[in-house]
Amino acid sequence: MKIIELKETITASNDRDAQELREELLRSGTLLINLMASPGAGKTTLLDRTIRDIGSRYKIGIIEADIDSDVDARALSALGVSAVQAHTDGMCHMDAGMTRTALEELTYDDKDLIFLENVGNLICPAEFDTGAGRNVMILSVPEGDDKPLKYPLMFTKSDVLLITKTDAVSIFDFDFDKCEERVRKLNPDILIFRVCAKNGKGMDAWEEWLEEQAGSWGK
Ligand SMILES: Nc1nc2c(ncn2[C@@H]2O[C@H](COP(=O)(O)OP(=O)(O)OP(=O)(O)O)[C@@H](O)[C@H]2O)c(=O)[nH]1
Ligand SMILES: [Mg+2]
Repeated sequence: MKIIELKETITASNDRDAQELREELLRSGTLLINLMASPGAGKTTLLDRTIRDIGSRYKIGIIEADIDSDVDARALSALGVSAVQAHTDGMCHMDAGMTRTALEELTYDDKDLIFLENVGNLICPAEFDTGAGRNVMILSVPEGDDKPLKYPLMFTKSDVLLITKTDAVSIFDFDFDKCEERVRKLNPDILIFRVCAKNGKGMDAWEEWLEEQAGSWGK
């Protein structure tokens, strides 16, 4: 009996599509940021604050991927950026083909910076390359400092980890040093920023990094 590993076939073909898309985005000078996190970790709040802080200097697009609803796309388009809502119809992640469809709807060659708010979960989005230039993940303080031990793949695949909701640390006993040590064991190259999107603390270092990336992408 022959066993066919379908998952490998799917991810290999997705990897090719993603690489093609990344090269197209590089040629058009459009930096796509794939933002991954659990439901409610604070993705939309972080994007909202980031766009308010640095948005006037860039042509920004937003792809909001959700299983259903359009509340996040509506909230962010109120800031004056172009936003599209991508319904994944039950799928727990975005892949390169879905991202391409959303990018074409948004039009990407006239944008400097596009944020893809991936579907909220710590597992599937890490398994599928979207074609993004950079992968950024959020871990919020209420989720706990042990998450790198339980969901290692996303920490391995991310260029940046934003530890958010730092204003809630006294309630949740989150140990930053322990968490960061666990993350660096999985991914020694990852950049880690501690931020609070509610009061703006620590946002400047993240935004500085983002502006450096946008400035050098495709140049
Ligand atoms: N205290 C505190 N609350 C925050 C912070 N960032 C976000 N929140 C709150 O966390 C909740 C969820 O935030 P969202 O930005 O909607 O989270 P999300 O990851 O986009 O959620 P989904 O799109 O539903 O997965 C909201 O009630 C926010 O006000 C923060 O830095 N500090
Ligand atoms: Mg959201």
